[in-house]
Amino acid sequence: GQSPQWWHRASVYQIYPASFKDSNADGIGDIQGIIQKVPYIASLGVDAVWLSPCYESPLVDMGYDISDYRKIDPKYGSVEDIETLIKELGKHNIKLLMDLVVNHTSDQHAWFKESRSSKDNPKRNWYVWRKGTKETNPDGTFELRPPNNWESLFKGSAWTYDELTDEWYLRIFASEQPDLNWENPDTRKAVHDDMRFWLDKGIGGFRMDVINMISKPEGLPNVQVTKPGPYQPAHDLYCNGPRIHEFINEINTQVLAAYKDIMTVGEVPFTRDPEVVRKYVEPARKELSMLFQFDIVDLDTVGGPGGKFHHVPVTPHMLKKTVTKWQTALSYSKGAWATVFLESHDTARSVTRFGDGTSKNRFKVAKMLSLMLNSLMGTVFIMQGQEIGIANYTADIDLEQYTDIETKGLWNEIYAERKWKSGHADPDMSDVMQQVRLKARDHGRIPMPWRHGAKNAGFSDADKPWAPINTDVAECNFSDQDKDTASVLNFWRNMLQLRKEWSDTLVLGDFVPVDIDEGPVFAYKRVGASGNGVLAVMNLSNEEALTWQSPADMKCDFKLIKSTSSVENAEKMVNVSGQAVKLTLHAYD
Ligand code: TEU
Ligand code: CA
Repeated sequence: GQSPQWWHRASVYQIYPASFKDSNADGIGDIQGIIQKVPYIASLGVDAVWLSPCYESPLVDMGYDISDYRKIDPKYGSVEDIETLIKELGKHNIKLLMDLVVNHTSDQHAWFKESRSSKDNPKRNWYVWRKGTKETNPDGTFELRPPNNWESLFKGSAWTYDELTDEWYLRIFASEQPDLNWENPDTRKAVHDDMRFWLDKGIGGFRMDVINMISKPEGLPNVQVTKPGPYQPAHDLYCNGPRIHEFINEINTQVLAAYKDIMTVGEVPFTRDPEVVRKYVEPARKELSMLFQFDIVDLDTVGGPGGKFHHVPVTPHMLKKTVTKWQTALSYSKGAWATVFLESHDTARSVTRFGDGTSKNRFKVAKMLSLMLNSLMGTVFIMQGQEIGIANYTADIDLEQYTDIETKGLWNEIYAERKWKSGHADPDMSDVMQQVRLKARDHGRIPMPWRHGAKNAGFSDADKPWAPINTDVAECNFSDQDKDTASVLNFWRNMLQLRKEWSDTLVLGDFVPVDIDEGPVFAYKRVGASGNGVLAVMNLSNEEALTWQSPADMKCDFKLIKSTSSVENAEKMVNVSGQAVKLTLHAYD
């Protein structure tokens, strides 16, 4: 195998630039704001920052629609600001990972403007253009039909008609996010060059947006019909396509290999088979360092992201089973690395989704989940605010204040369907509103509550920040938690430090299930190469206190992690074989 790289033992902090810290009072977070907060970031003990896109963008999808890969949007700052950020983070040995969004560009990208301009433009073939069909109705009117029945992940057809040339372009996401044609070597080369632009500035690597979607199946065939309506979920066709490994290997060997110590994390929606995942991350194949895979994050969702407003309650057993599935399929000793995460800018907040949502339990849930993440195999990713146990927007935030394109798309689809089915002009949507409160991406993008009592919680001096500040700042903010040794924030800091200290077991060790049954207690060992181990035990129930019987055949002495607030309190060597272990609510104590 491969000897451990820096990124195996690393933990990564995700920053969503619009919502982190606004330095110039225009209501939008920016790079200078991040620079101001570098000492705070360093105080967490993380090794890298993943910065969500802040490139030039019309912001149809909050920056995941990029119009120039080499420019920073003036709303966020400048390329020089990024250079400063790299330098300032570097003083604390923290690397910067940029977001690489190259399945699609913005429709305002110069490449697409050219491509769209005429059928014989040299860049025509940089995107996916096809002829549609025309169907004439009995009354003589006609309808234009897209080239195939694929549905967009933001709803509606995955194709947009362009009158100018009477053809359609593929766009798996919004109409303003045309898919690049990776079959074309010139397109690939242009992307490679844009990657080098940032690598030359000394970044530590890339997070690669929907990277498993860049190879489309030959002939773009219709997908089998699985639901009512003209457009059908087609992710099984465009995810992990025929040339995917070739394209990624090319990025690795033609671009990344020329730079030292680069880390890559590929985002792979709709990928649930560990064997498919392995192929991307086996070092010998020279593809990616690790992947974001969504089995755990989508546990409460029917049929993957598209069904996210159809909620399934998560039982402790579901969580135990799915964590165990991935922790045993991949491991350092098996030569396939992984990520550990519960939140991103695409998810709601874990304390609300996995907890019972009450203020009473919120911080206990946050610590329990931190204990779980930090005792699992993989590189840990923390979404900004997760380290203080930030929760979803409260119920006083109403629908108009939810601005995410996915939230709106899903809402409108369900609304239209209900209107059509019931014949009511204004169908009841209260159950969907509950889903929005529970699952909308907006919750991952809440402006950071730096200080209680300050204007906009210290996020911005503007009169109206781009997104609402949550109403629970008194209960949850950075400055109060910083001072409180028993806070979630200090628990995270301690866990990240412990993870470093015990990295041979906590990071690189094998995952050995101990209690993965139907009961409320989750227990597993992490066993290092030396045979030493750590036992992690968590109470996933709502019971205030319960007792868990440790198996009698647990021969060796195991380190025991508790969700107490200091590393000193973690017991370094305790023999728990056959002992009764007392667990308090959501936390081992
Ligand atoms: O997300 C990929 C993706 O599939 C999401 O749209 C997912 O379906 C949804 O967020 C689940 O709720 C990436 C980015 O992380 C996301 O922010 C972008 O909107 C998307 O790609 C398009 O670039
Ligand atoms: Ca700003």
